[in-house]
Amino acid sequence: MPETAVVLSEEVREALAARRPVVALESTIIAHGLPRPRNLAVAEELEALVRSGGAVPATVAVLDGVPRVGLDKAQMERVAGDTGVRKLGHRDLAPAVAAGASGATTVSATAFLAARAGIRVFATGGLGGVHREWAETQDESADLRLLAGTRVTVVCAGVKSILDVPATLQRLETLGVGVVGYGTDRFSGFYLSSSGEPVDWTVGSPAAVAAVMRAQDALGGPEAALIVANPVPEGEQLDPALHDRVLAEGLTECRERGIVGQAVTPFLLEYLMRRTDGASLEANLAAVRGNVRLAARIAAAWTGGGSAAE
Ligand code: PSU
Ligand code: MN
Repeated sequence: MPETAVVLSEEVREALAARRPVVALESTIIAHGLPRPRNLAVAEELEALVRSGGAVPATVAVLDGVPRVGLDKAQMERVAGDTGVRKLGHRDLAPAVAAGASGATTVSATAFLAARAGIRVFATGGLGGVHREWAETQDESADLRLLAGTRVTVVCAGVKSILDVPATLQRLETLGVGVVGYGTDRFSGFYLSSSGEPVDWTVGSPAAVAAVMRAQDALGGPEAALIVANPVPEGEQLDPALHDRVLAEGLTECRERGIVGQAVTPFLLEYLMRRTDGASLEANLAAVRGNVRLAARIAAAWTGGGSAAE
C-alpha cells in the first residue's frame, strides 16, 4: 500500500514515532450511533478523555476518499454534522477511496486502518456481532471476521445487547479472538453491566492487559485481536427490565418494517433511545467514556513496556 493511502495527522504520526501512547477511536458511533448535535460534543469529549489519560486520540474516518487517522476540528465537525457521511465497514473502504466518498468507519474499518497506521489500542462502545435473526438473515457484523485477522486491542463494553450475545461469543471462539473481562468474570452487556454470559479470563489492571498483548506477540501465530470487555458501572447501566421490554418491541418493529443490512444497528440504537426517553443514550455514553479512559491507560502500559501506569 503506498504511504499516502492512509493519512495520519501530524500529532498522531509524531506520537507513534516517539512510541508515546495513542488510542484509535471509531467514527460510526459519532455519525450514526448518536443524535446530532450532541454527537460532536461527545466526539470532542472522548478525545479530551484520551488526552487526560496521557495518550493521543486518533479518530478514524474517510473524507473525500482519503482514509484519515487523527482528525482536526473541521474534519471532526464534518463527520458529526454532514448527513451525507456514509457508514463504512472494512469492505467499503476501497470503493469509498475510489469514489472520493466520505464516511464514518465502523469497528471493522477502524481496526483495519488503526493497525495499518501502527496503532495497537482502540476504544469503542460495543462491537457488532451475530444478530438475533441470524437464521433468517445471516446478519453477522463484519467486525468479527476482521478482528480475527487484525492485531489490535479493542476496549469495548462487550457487544451490543441488541445482538445474540451467546452466538457472538461462540463466533469469537471459533474465530480465535481472545476475550478478557476487565475486573469481572461476566461478559459486559453494552447498556447493561453484565450480559449474564461468562468469560474465561479476567484481568485487573492495564499492566495485566499489556502483558496479554506482549504474550500474543511472543507466541506469534494468527494475528488475532484482543477484546477487553469493560462493563459500564452498575449505577450507570440501563434498567435491565426496561432494556428487555423496549428491545423486544424494537426487534419486532425492525422486522415489520423490513429493515436490513447496515441500517439495522443504527435503527435499533435510535429506537431504544427514543423509547427509553434517552436513558439508553446515557448508558451508552457512560460505557464509551469508561472504555476510552481505560484504553488510554492500556496504551500507556503498552508503550511503557510493562512498568508503567496502573
Ligand atoms: N458502539 C456504539 N455505537 C455504535 C457502534 C459501536 O456504542 O454505533 C457501531 C460500531 O461502528 C460497530 C457498528 O462497528 O456499530 C456495527 O454495525 P453493524 O452491526 O452494521 O456491523
Ligand atoms: Mn450487519
